[in-house]
Amino acid sequence: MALRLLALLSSLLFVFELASSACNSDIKGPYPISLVVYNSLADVKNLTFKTEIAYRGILLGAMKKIQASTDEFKFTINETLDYGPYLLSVNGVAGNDENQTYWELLSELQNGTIIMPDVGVGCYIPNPHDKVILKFTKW
Ligand code: B12
Ligand SMILES: *[C@@H]1O[C@H](CO)[C@@H](O)[C@H](O)[C@H]1NC(C)=O
Ligand SMILES: *[C@@H]1O[C@H](CO)[C@@H](O)[C@H](O)[C@H]1NC(C)=O
Ligand SMILES: *[C@@H]1O[C@H](CO)[C@@H](O)[C@H](O)[C@H]1NC(C)=O
Ligand SMILES: *[C@@H]1O[C@H](CO)[C@@H](O)[C@H](O)[C@H]1NC(C)=O
Repeated sequence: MALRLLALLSSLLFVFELASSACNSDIKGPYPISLVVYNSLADVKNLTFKTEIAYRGILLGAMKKIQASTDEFKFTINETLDYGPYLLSVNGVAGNDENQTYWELLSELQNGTIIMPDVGVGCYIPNPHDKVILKFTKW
């Protein structure tokens, strides 16, 4: 009898914990990232911007937020059916097929490792404190 009661109590407790974690303790706040504009084909200074991104928010949203907050960052995209937005130009500098140039998407993680995301700006979810690098380069 006592054992049964104990089992019932502990399962009730378990259900309660599940419910409370689903309700509030799982909500995570925004986190900071930075964005570097790096033209590896011209002798110009890097530009660095900082912003906050919602928990597991997408890079494109952070880029729009930065664009809205300063005149120093402007970008254009076009939309492909399969992969979403393709980054065409940053601050008036556009990639093109003739010169085999494009804006490469890289991200330097908090521990210094640089990764090349296998998705574009519309799908990449930066990690907290990522340094996202938009690098103008050749393919
Ligand atoms: C060639 C190629 C490129 C070339 C395209 C230039 C050119 N004129 O050839 C370059 C080097 C520029 C490139 C860049 C990138 N690519 Co790419 N690319 C390919 C590849 C190998 C073939 C595409 C192709 O020629 N298809 C045949 C033609 C006839 O079809 P198409 O629809 O006209 O192809 C166009 C699109 O695919 C577009 N494109 C190419 N890459 C990407 C990436 C994104 C996000 C978008 C929206 C469009 C796009 O450019 C092609 C030529 O115009 C595919 C993989 C594959 N085997 O399919 C990956 C692929 C499409 N690329 C991919 C990625 C991730 C990128 C980058 C984001 C990588 C990075 N971290 O920088 C960047 C784009 C950054 C940006 N500016 O937005 C992924 C997309 C996956 C996804 N779900 O997002 C793929 C599937 C490879 C993978 N990792 O699995 N890419
Ligand atoms: C610009 O940024 C890139 C990527 O972080 C870095 O490799 C490069 O050294 C920087 N250039 C300058 C002049 O700071
Ligand atoms: C988007 O731009 C890329 C690169 O210039 C080009 O290959 C593609 O055809 C464009 N797509 C659309 C839908 O305009
Ligand atoms: C290709 O590069 C050359 C030299 O930098 C430049 O003059 C030309 O405008 C570029 N082509 C395109 C289509 O932008
Ligand atoms: C850095 O972190 C990434 C992702 O967590 C991991 O894959 C990588 O091995 C780490 N690199 C180093 C040098 O610690």
